[in-house]
Amino acid sequence: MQIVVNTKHMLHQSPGELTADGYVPAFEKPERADLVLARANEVGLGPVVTETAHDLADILRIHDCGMVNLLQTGAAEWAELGHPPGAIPFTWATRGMRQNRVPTSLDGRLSWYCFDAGTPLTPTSWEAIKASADCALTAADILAGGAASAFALCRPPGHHAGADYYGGYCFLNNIAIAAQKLLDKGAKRIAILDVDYHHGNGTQQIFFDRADVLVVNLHADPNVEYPFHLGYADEHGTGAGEGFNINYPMPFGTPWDSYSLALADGIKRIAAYAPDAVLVSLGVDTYKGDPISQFKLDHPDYLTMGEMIKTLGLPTIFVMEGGYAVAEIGINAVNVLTGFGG
Ligand code: SP5
Ligand code: ZN
Repeated sequence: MQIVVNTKHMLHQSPGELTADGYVPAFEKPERADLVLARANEVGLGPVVTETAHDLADILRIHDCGMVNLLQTGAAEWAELGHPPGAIPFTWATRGMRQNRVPTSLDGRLSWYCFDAGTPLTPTSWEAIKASADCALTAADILAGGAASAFALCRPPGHHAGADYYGGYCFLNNIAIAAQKLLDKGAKRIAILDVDYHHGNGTQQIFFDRADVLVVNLHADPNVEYPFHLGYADEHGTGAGEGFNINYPMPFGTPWDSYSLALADGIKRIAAYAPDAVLVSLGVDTYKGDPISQFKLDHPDYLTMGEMIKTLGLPTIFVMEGGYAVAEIGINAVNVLTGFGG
């Protein structure tokens, strides 16, 4: 399968993130994408192509203009104020506060549009963010052109970014932008299968009231894991989207035998939907050695995961999301693609 790389991904380098252990080196770092590509080349996965620049209009099909503007210019405003690189918010618009007044100040807009303290924006981040969306859009073009599959090696990742908010190392929702592109090119139904360890809250929010995108999410129970406030089993969609959102929250320590039952069920639901294409949010932070996660999947399980997705027999795009065991990220991600085959 063709591998679409983001030639500008290294322009986003998080200076660090706030965790319970203090301000620590970022888990989401450039080596991640480089090592996935190195492994793909090592096993001869397929030809490598670079991202093609698309119009901002493709991004604005999904995202709020004010948020995109902050991503484009916020880091420069931050630098002008004399702060070291890494623009982040320090307060959040919680219950009881105004939900209808977007501040014009930089701190106010960061607070409004960003939902965590782990997603700093640097002066060169926008170039990488835009090119990551382009990477997914290029994969969508390849699929629309008749290919059976493609791998968008997106970085930074995307599934935590909603229509008008970002966070979780994600700025733009790459997979949602690609799904919309396929619909705009004539597809009638798209299924998104999110196997990242964390719930894809952004993807769920974007498509929650729509029937043209089925969203199936497998992830750690939000009662105990990030992003905490979305991803429960009773979130089925709303209005026209009722029944088109399916969540499989699972406990800490989940091993492949129980994970694979949820995956098989999710795949069955996708088959019943009979989509024109399947888009997979491919996070491999379900790996037993992941430094920020609590599932127990191992190398061969990712091969089986790819084989299971292949049984759908549908045009498929894999879009890179999380995975922080850097030394193993190549093996795990590429195992899914190898298991899937062409
Ligand atoms: C795309 C993606 O996978 N985003 C994940 C964002 C998770 N952010 C919360 C990280 C919490 C880190 N806790 C550190 C525990 C180390 N022992
Ligand atoms: Zn994740």
